[in-house]
Amino acid sequence: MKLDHVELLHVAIPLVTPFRTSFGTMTTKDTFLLHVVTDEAEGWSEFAADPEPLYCSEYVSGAETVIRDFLLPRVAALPELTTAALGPAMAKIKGHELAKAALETAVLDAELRAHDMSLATYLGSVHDRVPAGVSVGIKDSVPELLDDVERYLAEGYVRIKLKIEPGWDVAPVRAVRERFGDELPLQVDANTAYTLADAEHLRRLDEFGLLLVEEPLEENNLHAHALLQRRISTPVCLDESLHNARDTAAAIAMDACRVVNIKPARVGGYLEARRVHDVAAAHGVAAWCGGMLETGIGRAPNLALAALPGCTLPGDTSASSRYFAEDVTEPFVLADGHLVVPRGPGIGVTPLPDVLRRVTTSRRGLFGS
Ligand code: SMG
Ligand code: MG
Repeated sequence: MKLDHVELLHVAIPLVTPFRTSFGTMTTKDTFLLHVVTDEAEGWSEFAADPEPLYCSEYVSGAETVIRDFLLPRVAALPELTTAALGPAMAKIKGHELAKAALETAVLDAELRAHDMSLATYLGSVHDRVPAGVSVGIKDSVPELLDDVERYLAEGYVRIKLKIEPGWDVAPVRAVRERFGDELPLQVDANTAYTLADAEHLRRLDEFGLLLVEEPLEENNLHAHALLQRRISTPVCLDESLHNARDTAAAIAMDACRVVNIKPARVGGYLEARRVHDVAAAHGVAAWCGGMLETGIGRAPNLALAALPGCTLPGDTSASSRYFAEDVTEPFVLADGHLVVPRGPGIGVTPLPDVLRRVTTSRRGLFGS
C-alpha cells in the first residue's frame, strides 16, 4: 500500500455516568480517532488514553505530537506500507506504545480491508461472541454501588470488576459478596493505589474468593508485585506494568502475576497483543482483554482479541450503552451477557457519519493532502 493521507479527529462524547477510579473521575470520553487513507483502502483507530497522563504517561495532545512529528515521518518513508513494517520503522522511538498502537491499528484496518479479511480471522479468534464483564467505578456509598451492580447484573453482565482504593476496598467487596453471593465472578482493580506496606491489608481480600486483584502496586514494580503475591492468595493480575510480551514473560517467571490483562493499546498494538496472549497461553496463565472506555472504533478490535483461545476470563468489553447514550459506530449490544465479535473486513466497523460530525470537536491533517 501507499500512504495517501492521515487525518486526526478530536472527539468528545459524554459518559452516561461518571467513572471514578483511584486516580480520578472521568465524565467524557475525550480523545482522537485516526483516519488513514491509502491507495488501496482506508482504516480507522482510536487513541486509548485520556487528555491527562493519569492512567499512564501518555495523553491526547502528547500522542498527537508523537504521531505527527516522530512516527508518521518514519512510516511515510517506507517504500511499501504494510502493518508488519510499522513496528521496525517505529522501534527507534522509545515508549509511546499507545500512540504507536493508534497508528498501527489504523494501518492494519486498511491493510485487512484491502485483503477483505477480518481482524478476528487475522488474529486467529476462535469464538463468534465473547462474555462481557463490566468495570464499576468507586461510588460515594455502598448502597449506591449495590444498586449499580444490581443493574449491570440485570442487564446480563457475567462478571463484575470493582475499582478500589485505600478506604474503598474490603467494605464494598464484602457488601457485594453478601448481597450477590459467592458464585458471582468478582474481581478488583486498584490502578496502582497501594504499596507493599499494605500487604496485610490486601490479604483481607483473600476471604472473598476474588478472581484477581489488578495492578495493586506501583506501575513497573514487578519485584514488589511478586513479594505481594507471596503474601496473598488472591491472584495478582498486571495491567499498567505490562508493556510488551517480554515484560509479560518476565512477570510470569517472577510470579509477579498469575493473570494477564491484555490491552492492545498498552502494548503497542494488536500484533504485540497477540504475542502477549501467546506468552500467557504458553505458561498456562489466564488472560483477558482490558478496556479503556473505548468508543465502537476501539471496542470492535478488542472484541476480536477477546475471542482468542487464551482469553479465558471475561473482559472489560462492555456494551456501548454502558458508556455512551450514542456511540460513534453502530452500538454494541449485550445479548445473553455476550457481545458478537465483528466479522466484517478489518476492524469490522466504521464511524457513523452523522454521529461523527456531532462529536468531533476539531480535525487536523497530519500527513498528505
Ligand atoms: O473500558 O470498561 C472499560 C473500562 C475498564 O476499568 C477499566 N479500565 O485500569 O483497567 C483499567 C481501567 C483503565 C481506564 S480508567 C479511565
Ligand atoms: Mg486496570
